[in-house]
Amino acid sequence: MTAQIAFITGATSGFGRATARRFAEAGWALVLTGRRSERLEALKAELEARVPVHIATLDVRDAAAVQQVVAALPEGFRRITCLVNNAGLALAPQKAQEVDLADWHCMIDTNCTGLVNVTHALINTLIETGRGASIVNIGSVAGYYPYPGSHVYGATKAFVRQFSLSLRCDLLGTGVRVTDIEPGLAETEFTLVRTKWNQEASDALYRGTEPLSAEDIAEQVYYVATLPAHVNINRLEVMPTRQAWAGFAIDRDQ
Ligand code: NDP
Ligand code: 8X3
Repeated sequence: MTAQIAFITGATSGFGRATARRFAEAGWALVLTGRRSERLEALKAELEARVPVHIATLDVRDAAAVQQVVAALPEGFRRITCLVNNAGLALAPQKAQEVDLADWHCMIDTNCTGLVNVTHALINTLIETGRGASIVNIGSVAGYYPYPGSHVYGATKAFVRQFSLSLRCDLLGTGVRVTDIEPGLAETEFTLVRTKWNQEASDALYRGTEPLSAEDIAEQVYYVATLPAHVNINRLEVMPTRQAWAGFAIDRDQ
């Protein structure tokens, strides 16, 4: 049987790391990327007894570096079956009018430009793999439902959703599938990053409820990537049972 190979961005934490473990459980070879090399080394050490693992330190915002990593994939890691575009972040939970412009740029550069960089570098490889190959993009409920403080983060994830749907049109006939997985509240390092490593704020968000776990999302990624080749999940919106919408906010005279 031809080896199945997953290329995962943002494999050093949260969804990406859990997804690497899920694919390893099923015997897939792995290309794991992220900026924190020591975490990639640790994950490789954990998984390589079970499956072949290639790691590459990579900032997805750097288009040239992305191309280099793809060009330098060793034999045995080239015929990618599934690209998991997971690397991403939210910054600046405060109101739009209080945000540093650099934080907006960083979200656009990572969540939009970075995802496009990796997709562009691997799209022809995936087409060569053909039937059964997939691109799994990690969007967010924030790309669909606005809330205070979602501003550019939500807009980047709306981009991910629309880019995913648009790719489906162009890839029609190639056998390559595209899915946008759109999670709601999930406990990872996401809120630590968003609050610039404020542990108390992160703990407060998840306290007293039952958020999704990284493993819940990894299971969804694995599910969409291993469905029969003729099945394409376009969008998969997943929320914790204990999360819903707050309704419209109305500004009233005092
Ligand atoms: P984590 O912060 O735990 O993981 C984020 C991952 O993205 C890390 O591995 C990080 O690696 C990587 N990353 C960030 N910036 C870059 C970059 N410039 N280049 C390469 N890798 C980068 O958060 P999650 O696992 O929760 O987030 C994963 C994805 O899921 C993100 O796209 C996020 O927007 C999305 N999401 C998260 C939700 C949540 O509630 N947790 C809900 C919905 C969507 P490193 O720092 O080592 O580079
Ligand atoms: C992360 C989920 O609800 O914090 O994308 O926007 S949320």
